[in-house]
Amino acid sequence: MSMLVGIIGKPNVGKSTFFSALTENQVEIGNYPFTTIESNKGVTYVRSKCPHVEIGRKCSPKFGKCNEGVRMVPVEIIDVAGLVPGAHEGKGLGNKFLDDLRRADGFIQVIDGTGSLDRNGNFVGHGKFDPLDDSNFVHEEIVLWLSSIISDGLIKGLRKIESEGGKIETFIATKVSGLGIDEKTVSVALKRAGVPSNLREWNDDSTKNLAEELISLSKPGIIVATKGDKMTPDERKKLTEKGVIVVSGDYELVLRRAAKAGLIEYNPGDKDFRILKEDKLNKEQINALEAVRSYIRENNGTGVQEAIEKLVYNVLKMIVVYPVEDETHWTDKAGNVLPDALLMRDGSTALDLAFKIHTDLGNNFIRAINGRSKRILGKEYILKDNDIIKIISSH
Ligand SMILES: Nc1nc2c(ncn2[C@@H]2O[C@H](COP(=O)(O)OP(=O)(O)O)[C@@H](O)[C@H]2O)c(=O)[nH]1
Ligand SMILES: [Mg+2]
Repeated sequence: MSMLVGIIGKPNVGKSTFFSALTENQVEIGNYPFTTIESNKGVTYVRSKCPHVEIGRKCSPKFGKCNEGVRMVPVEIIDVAGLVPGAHEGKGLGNKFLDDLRRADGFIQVIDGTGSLDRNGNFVGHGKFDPLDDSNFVHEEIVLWLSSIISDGLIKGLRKIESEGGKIETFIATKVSGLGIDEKTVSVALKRAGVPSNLREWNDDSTKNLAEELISLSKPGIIVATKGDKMTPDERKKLTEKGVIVVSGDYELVLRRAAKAGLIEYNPGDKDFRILKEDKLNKEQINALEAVRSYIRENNGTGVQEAIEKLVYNVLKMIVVYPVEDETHWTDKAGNVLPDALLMRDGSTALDLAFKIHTDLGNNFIRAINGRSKRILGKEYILKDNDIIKIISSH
């Protein structure tokens, strides 16, 4: 079970192209709203330095791959379609798509950097629309959606707590547990939202403030402006200065497909590429590739790989941990070296890792062993990035 990232945004901004570039999967790419009727799920990778170089033996990843010491750690992503103003009330494709966000650990909001689309995703002409306008309504839709989940049966629940006792955080946590939000997070959100201690004073604003805090605590995200290849340097600069990551999904897709076909040498995140089979390319294709080359040289890559890594490492603060069965050789039972690379939240413990691998391993946890120092670690040991860990259980 890896982590999940949701890609959201209004129609036509370039979500499916961006998703496709990240996953190298074929999905329908179209120029009219609601092309993507079914949510698309796929797997992408974030880079991490692989410890196999330390013992001089090649690793055998069960998922993902390793290119010359750069381990590609899998991340599940989902292309969530049809988010328009009013989606939480069922407009566009409505709630079904917001529901896709339930399981997501975080999200990437894609906006159209060229400012060519109105709020509903209709083409209105380059620069006719403020690209950043979307970020407000998308955030608002998510908050309203969560508010409606919290509101459902809220008054009755609050009255019951008043008359019979009980904890408000427990009550709210049961409502939002399907979204992967636990009671501890609800507790923090309630404090931050400043909801009234007298439950009779609870109103719609209290609910909305709570939803805002829950989103920022449990579903953090980044904004990515795509179609960078169609933007002027000035348009790109303006967005970058606002903390938006400018990318070209289109160019990344071209590069990954050409690399997959063996025509060029290119790895995600590279700032340049090498043509391997010039004889297999016609003049038009070479010109197209050279246009991509001048863009990525000027802009330090297409930005696609940076975007996913910024979300995973900097915003969600994930670390990579390698569970093994044999702490001496760093293998599983079958002798595969470093078979699994798991993303875990910074601050996770050895016990969290055990539970992530298997509930039984968590329940029967005895101790863990650090694969490098061979030291014994207790339940509470805080995992470090790149740790190699063996878990010992009573089974
Ligand atoms: N030039 C350029 N066009 C893009 C890029 N990404 C998407 N597009 C185009 O924008 C349109 C909508 O793209 P799509 O990925 O289907 O958007 P979605 O509705 O958000 O999934 C299509 O015509 C794409 O070819 C990009 O990075 N550069
Ligand atoms: Mg789409």
